[in-house]
Amino acid sequence: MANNGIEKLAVDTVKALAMDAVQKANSGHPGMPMGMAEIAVTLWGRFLKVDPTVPDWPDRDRFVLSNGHGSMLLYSMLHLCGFPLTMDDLKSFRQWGSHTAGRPEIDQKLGIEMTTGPLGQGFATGVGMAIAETHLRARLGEDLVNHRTFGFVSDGDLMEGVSAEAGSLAGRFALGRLIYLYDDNDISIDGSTDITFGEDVAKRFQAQGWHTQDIDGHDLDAIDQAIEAAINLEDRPSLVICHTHIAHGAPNAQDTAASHGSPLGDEEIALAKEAMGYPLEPAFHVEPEIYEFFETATGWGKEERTKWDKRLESAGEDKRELWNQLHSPAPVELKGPGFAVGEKMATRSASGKLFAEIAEKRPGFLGGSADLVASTKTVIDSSRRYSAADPSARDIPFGVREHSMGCITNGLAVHGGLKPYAATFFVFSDYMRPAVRLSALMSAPSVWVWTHDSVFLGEDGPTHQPIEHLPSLRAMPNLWMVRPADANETLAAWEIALDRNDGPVALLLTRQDVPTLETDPAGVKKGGYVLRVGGDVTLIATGSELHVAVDAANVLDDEGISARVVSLPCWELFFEQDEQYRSGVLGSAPRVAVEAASPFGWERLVGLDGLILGIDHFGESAPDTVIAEKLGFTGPAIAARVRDHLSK
Ligand SMILES: Cc1ncc(C[n+]2csc(CCOP(=O)(O)OP(=O)(O)O)c2C)c(N)n1
Ligand SMILES: [Mg+2]
Repeated sequence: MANNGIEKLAVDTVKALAMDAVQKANSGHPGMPMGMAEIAVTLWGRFLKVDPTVPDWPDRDRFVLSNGHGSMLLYSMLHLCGFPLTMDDLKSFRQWGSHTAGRPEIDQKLGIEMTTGPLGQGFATGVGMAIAETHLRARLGEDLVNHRTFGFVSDGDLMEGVSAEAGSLAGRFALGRLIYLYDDNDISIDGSTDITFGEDVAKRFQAQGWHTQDIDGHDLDAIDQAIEAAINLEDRPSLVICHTHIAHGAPNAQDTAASHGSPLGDEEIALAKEAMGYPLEPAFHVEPEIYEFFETATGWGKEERTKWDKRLESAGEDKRELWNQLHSPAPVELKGPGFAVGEKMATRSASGKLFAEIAEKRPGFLGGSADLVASTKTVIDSSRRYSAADPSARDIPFGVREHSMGCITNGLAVHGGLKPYAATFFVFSDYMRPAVRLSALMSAPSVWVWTHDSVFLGEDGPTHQPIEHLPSLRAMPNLWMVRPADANETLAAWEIALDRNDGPVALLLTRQDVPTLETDPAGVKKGGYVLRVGGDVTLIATGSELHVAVDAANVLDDEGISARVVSLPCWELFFEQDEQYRSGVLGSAPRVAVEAASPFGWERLVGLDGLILGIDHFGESAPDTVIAEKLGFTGPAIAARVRDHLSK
């Protein structure tokens, strides 16, 4: 490689910036940026297709930093390459209000694609980005979609189980444009990885269908050749195992676990800079020729972007229209098949009946289930499944892999151009939770479809019956939980999910049939509304408990108690309404909440003196009607408890 001289200086600059920024912040992770500096300089300097002046150009190569603790490496590369991240940003690393948080997660306007704090998430999310690329390339053609997904991963990422799930699927789908560079430094926080991580990583990935290479991660030429080879091989994903030294170049800190997450100290920094012949003062020093080097190095990306702009402009009308529908989708109005009042239908079935229409009206809609499609009723086109041979198919078979399904869905969502969903039983949301949390934190427009949403799934018993899931996920900021009561509320719930572009929406759907009521889709969009008027008591219900609350209200009516029934499918949207609307809906009569889940949190709506009819224990195996009888979720049983409450 002709550029070794200047590249060596670039490597030293990256190491020096990491040492200085972590020292100034007095916290952070210098070890990884120093250990992966050669790899980063080679990737960004020679291979990554990006235009720093348009960081979110849709056809850019994606770069995922799964070992996000090494964020100073990414910040340095972005700054040196000319992304809108200034030297002042580097100097305010980890500080309040800065663009350079300890772990940035996502900021695509700055070039931060997706960087994970929770190890393993980036690995699996990158698989979703790579799937997105194959899918969109198959539909839009190589002239508009033609990029790769690169990622840095660490020992911790590969120890996390989710990387095994996602690696398996990446191999199965033969994602040939997915290239991960593994920082194999034999160190994690507790010391040598010998203690905990002894498997043959190359064999593990080969067994999953990956191409692997083993290289010296500090040898610029070896890195260059390995990335080149990985790029040229398009029939399998690639793992480049880079043997590295953590805190490379720091004479005493190198190869120590301590260098993972502590500042090196002024003395050690001076020794390291001295050893590499780098100016000791001032801190944050960058030679002007380094900026020039990276400007030249990323110049081809700029040219590619300009050419791409022209290709989009001159693309045929059909293709342009599809591009626009994918990237700037209009709100979707669903007609549905016409769900008649009185008709009984599980809300998962009502949802299933909308899929063809959703897919037609929202071309970016795609997704799948974790081996439960027949139960979740989430099928777009039963004749085709996404695979290496058919990447434009929109039904993605995730296999029994809830956690990576969540991450991959986030990857599809943050890639751009797509509106992904992932489906399974609500109780298994536990297995997806880290990904759901990141969807909320990253404002990713993922749709979580969770069916079998209560004890009324019946005979499968307590392991399958969600209890605490509703309140615990309601506690998650920025996640909308929508639990429709019938087929028409389900239609409105889907419209909500499809129209939200700045965050995730979860749909909680029943296994069991529920009657179609006189529900109000417009009210669903406000989170809650009055279904039945009444002045003596307000019954507030969600999902499959709404019709039971109506039954209870009818019983109470016969006894001279006038009960209002409020449908409250989405707390988050309801709390967004103004006070006048909310108090108008809830009224001033005593309030009763009816929901077949942990009662936790309903005090917010019914007050401390209100009555909460929930379930504060695990479920039972029995037919749903028996469970309803035994747990008191029938009209007469609820009416009796309300009467009791009012008479106190
Ligand atoms: C899910 C999760 N668990 C634990 C942590 C805390 N943590 C951060 S880095 C790390 C391991 C460090 O080892 P490695 O991944 O090899 O990174 P290196 O020290 O080599 O940079 C751990 C346990 C985390 N970020 N995410
Ligand atoms: Mg390590």
